[in-house]
Amino acid sequence: MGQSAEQSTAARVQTLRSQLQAASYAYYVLDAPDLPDEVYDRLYRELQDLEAAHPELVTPDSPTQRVGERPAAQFTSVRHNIPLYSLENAFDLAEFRAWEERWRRQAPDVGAVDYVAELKIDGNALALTYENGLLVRGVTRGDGVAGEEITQNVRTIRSIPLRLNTDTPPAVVEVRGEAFLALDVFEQINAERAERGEAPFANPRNAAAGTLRQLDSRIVAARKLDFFAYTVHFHEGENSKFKIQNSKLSPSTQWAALQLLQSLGFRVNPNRQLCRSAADVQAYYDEWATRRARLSYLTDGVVVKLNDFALQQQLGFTQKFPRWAVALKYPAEEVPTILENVSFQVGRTGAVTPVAELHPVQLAGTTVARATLHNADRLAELDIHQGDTVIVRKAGEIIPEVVRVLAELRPDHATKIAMPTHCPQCGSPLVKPEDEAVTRCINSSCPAIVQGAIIHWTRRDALDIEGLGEKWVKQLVEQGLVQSVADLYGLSEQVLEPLDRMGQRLAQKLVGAIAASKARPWAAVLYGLGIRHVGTVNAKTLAQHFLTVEALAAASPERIETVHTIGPEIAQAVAQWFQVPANQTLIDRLRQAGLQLAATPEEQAQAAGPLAGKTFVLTGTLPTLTRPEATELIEAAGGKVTSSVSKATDYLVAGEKAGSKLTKAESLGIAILSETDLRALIA
Ligand code: 3BA
Repeated sequence: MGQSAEQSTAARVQTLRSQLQAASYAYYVLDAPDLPDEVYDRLYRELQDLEAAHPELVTPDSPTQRVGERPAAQFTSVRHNIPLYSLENAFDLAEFRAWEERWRRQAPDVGAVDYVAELKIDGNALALTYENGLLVRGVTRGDGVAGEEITQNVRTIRSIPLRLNTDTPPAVVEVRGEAFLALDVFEQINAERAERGEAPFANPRNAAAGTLRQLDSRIVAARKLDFFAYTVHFHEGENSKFKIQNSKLSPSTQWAALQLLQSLGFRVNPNRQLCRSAADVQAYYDEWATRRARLSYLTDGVVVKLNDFALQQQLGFTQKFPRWAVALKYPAEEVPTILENVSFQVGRTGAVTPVAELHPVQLAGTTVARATLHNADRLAELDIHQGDTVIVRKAGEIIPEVVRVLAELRPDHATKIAMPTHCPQCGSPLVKPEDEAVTRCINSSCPAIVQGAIIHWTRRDALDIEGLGEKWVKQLVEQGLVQSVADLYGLSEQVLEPLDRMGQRLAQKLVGAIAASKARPWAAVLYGLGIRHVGTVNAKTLAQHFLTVEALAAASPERIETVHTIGPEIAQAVAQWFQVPANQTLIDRLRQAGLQLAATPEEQAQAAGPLAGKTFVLTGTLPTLTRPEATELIEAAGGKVTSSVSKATDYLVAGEKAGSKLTKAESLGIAILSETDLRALIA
């Protein structure tokens, strides 16, 4: 991939784009990455630099155009060329059979048919228009007749191609499918909202809808929406009617259409099935009733479609639905149980969460004894009383929640449950700002907050203090031995030993683990401080840009915000944290205790290199480099070379006659590089 002198910039830009597009396709659509992240990043940055130097070469399908644009004032409403119909629901197999009988009455001569069964993704339908192969428009379903134009946001979705993967694109093609958020992304978004004191999204579908309607597409880009495609319409002529074209691209069945969508570069749900009979449909529905719980996204049923497009056309549509498709829904996972009590948990940030203590019930395969009541507003809205019969819901991996109260079953004289006015842990008055959903304890020495802060401090990504678990932290805080993380560094064996069930050996181990944490890098310490919005990634970024705590503490929010990926909210939170006198004292005490509050000279040099922090192993004979030469090259770029392959190895550089190291690296899933790949990484 070396850049030859005669290759023009324009040609290089083209090459980079096709390489990046191919890599994205492998990653997002085929789920089979074929390029190490670092190589991708390097190619991406090269493209970014070339485009910055030659703005005239930027095209709308460039992979760099996915990052989002400045806020739009509002979205415009767009009429759909053909409406997005709804799906008729069937809630069990009997209703499915009734649906089948109905369409057969419409087409009495039809014999055996094939159905396509697809999982029904619980997301938001989108219509995407491509002109001459280029994505030109993305529109929400809206009411099915008109939706909102959200093209900028759609561009940020990595599994949506900006250009169709075909040399002969039709003039106009419209692709429809479901945009959704994976469960882990959803949980992360809600955790972040909770930290900011915002009300959580009720479910991934609402979160996806909220994200798609974000006016600032840079926020959308950060939220990692995903998309499964399921229909394709070709467009002919001027009169805006969509028709299935008579071209080689044109499929005649839904099964072939899904295949086509995949080859055009879309992510298509792999769990589809061609069913030869209603019995096959039933087997598919039954199979996924349990399997769907293990998927990384939510599904709420199965969509069954007649496979043959000619038959679809013959049956047509009712006012609302296609007659050739039906949604076979799964029952909602909700069960009633008795509310035994409500407890109020105080988190690390002081947020007070009401938690329902329930009579245990079976729900979606697990026993549920606790469910969240979210916040004060929710509690008031539910009007919950002691002993109430409540409905709890659990969708996928989401924390169970109380969704409803059956007030008619309430015991007489039951007392209403209200948010406490004072912290259940320290007794200080709670505060709830008008515009926030969260009720907080703002006493920074509240034992719950101190405990939470210490537990966070000990985490592996932070100060990595092994053995200092919750029960010890609780005792230390309750007995007043520790009031801040800095106090940990004054603990001696003599002080620890008398704790309940501690003993001398354990005390010795803990003191050792605490002392060892002083060697943890500056980025880990910064993360450990538990500043709002500063997770491991932001902490690393900040630590790389501000090489000392003094530099960071002195920086204005405006200065912090100039760091790539650090937004205004994060910058504000960091700057504010360092303004608080108690936090300044904490930093002083940590400095005195000998913690790393600056990058080491080694880290500084390495942080500058492109292979910073990466560990390499060499094997086999490389085409042009000797072992010592390759080692020198890697080390000069900030990387480290070790002799044997382990989980800690980031890359194996393999040449001719590579032996057992290659086998081992493959079995551990370690990225394998050729000499060319290595040079590309460093270039
Ligand atoms: N297939 C949703 N509609 C779907 C094309 C028809 C259809 C869906 C589907 C109408 C899913 C209604 C909104 C709409 C495009 C209209 C699916 C899913 N097929 N697999 C039969 O996974 N949620 N939704 N979308 N046109």
